[in-house]
Amino acid sequence: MTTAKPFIHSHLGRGEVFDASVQGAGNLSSAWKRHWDASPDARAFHDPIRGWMSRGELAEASQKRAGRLAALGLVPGDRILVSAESSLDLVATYVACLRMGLVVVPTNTAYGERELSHVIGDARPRAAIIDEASRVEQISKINQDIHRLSPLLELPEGKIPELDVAPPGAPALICYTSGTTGHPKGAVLSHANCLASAEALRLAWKWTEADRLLLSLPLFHMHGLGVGLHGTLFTGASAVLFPSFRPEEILASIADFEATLFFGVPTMYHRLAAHSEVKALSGLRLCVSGSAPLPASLHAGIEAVTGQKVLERYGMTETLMLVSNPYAGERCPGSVGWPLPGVELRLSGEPAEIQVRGPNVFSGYWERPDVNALAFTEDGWFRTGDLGSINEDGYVEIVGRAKELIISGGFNVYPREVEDIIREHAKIEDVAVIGEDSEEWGERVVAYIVVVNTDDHPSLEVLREFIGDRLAPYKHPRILHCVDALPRNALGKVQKHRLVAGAVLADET
Ligand code: MLC
Ligand code: AMP
Repeated sequence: MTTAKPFIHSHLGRGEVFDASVQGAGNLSSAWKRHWDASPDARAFHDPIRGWMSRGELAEASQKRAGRLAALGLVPGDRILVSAESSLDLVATYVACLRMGLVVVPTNTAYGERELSHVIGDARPRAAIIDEASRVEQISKINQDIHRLSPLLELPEGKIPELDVAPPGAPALICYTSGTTGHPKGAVLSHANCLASAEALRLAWKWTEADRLLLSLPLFHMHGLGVGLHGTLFTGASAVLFPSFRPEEILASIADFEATLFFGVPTMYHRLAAHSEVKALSGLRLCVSGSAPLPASLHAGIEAVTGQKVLERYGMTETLMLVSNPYAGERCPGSVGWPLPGVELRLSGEPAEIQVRGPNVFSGYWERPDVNALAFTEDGWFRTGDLGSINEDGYVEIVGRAKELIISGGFNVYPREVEDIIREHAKIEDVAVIGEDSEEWGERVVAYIVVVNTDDHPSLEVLREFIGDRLAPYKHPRILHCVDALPRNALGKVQKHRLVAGAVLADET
């Protein structure tokens, strides 16, 4: 059964209309440029090393950098891998890439060589923006021909190419994600997809140029990049960049920078809530949580101490933002709210999968027609792989996942990927990896193993050492259980629900 109930609520205020094309802006940088031209002296971005950069400085730096990239021979449509910690240089170089029509491939800085090789082999980038010596080495080992550049882009100046002319349907980003299957695929997001999502968030969250965001989310995933960075550029607001998340720094920065916004994953809110200075959150206009479920108890705890009702929203790499609690109306803990402007949402099947449509939804995975055929329904709706329901107040609730996915601290871990590596260990006969509830991380990666010889099983440390840099450290198991056998159904498929803590089949190590 498919329910396409019209939603009773809307994020739009009286007289507001949603225009996905943003008055024909065409591409991201044309929309951003409106602000740069209007007030070039206004503050745009801050980092702890260089201080503030104005809008005009960003416009000029990005233009120059586009000239340097063009002098290297890069042309519109070329892919460029970007994997670096947040800084003004990274932002200016990122903006330069999009202005000249390059397709950015944001990549987690924690990836090891194997994960990086897959992205490089698939996206075939001509250049990479990287900020660590070990990364430079890794990339040269994978492919000598890729230009390896630092975010500062120390290259000879070149003739500035045509800027801000990408057509709306041109790809802006290829973001690697495993979607509903185990193997990472590149979700291709166009300029039009990103513009539509930024416009929806501007309207829903009343985001204006008077806002200042504390941005400690990494810029290589959709939350930091597509929501935080794009939203700031799109609304003409400003943002303070942090290369890492430190609760005390965020809380002190609220007053120091006269900030109005903070966006984070639930793990960040868990750590902020535990800090003695958490009351500082009350100084913000809006706190948003996403990328994983925000426990209702954490929402209530923060509200009790700070008065701040954290606004939870729901999105995906493939779709940008989909559903949000209201800015003005009742924020309902445990729910993700109402579909954002432009987003159509329906529930399909039993248990009901959330399916979506809209100008924000990507058109498919990079060079994967086989997977694309399964990712969308015949009538064109994207299957999120998330299970949902609509409560009696008309709010969307996420009640589970049809896809095998663990979300730890906002990072996605695919059990299959971890199992495939562990299975290579000579002392291990069988393995199943699941996510177990964790107050701090949301979920933690837990491995259940069956050993070849029951007198000789590897410890967690030995197993993690064995995995080494074949998997980013956040994908490594945090807990190891040794069991006699994995529970399987008649067809031999592992019944992972029977492995949930408390249902362990044999002695644990
Ligand atoms: C770090 N570690 C993690 C981890 N992050 N382990 C499990 N899960 C994580 N998320 C591990 C490291 O590997 C290391 O392990 C140890 O913790 C310390 O590393 P760290 O770098 O100092 O960690 P920390 O700074 O504390 O990072 C925690 C965090 C970070 C919450 C700040 O994980 C983070 O920035 N999360 C945000 C992810 C995000 O942006 N998601 C958005 C996806 S987009 P060891 O073993 O080496 O000690 C999306 C769409 C949407 O989902 O809707 O938004
Ligand atoms: P990613 O592939 O990294 O973009 O992760 C997207 C997935 O994160 C979604 O499909 C959901 O499973 C999950 N997600 C994002 N926001 C929320 C939220 N507020 N509550 C529950 N799950 C969420």
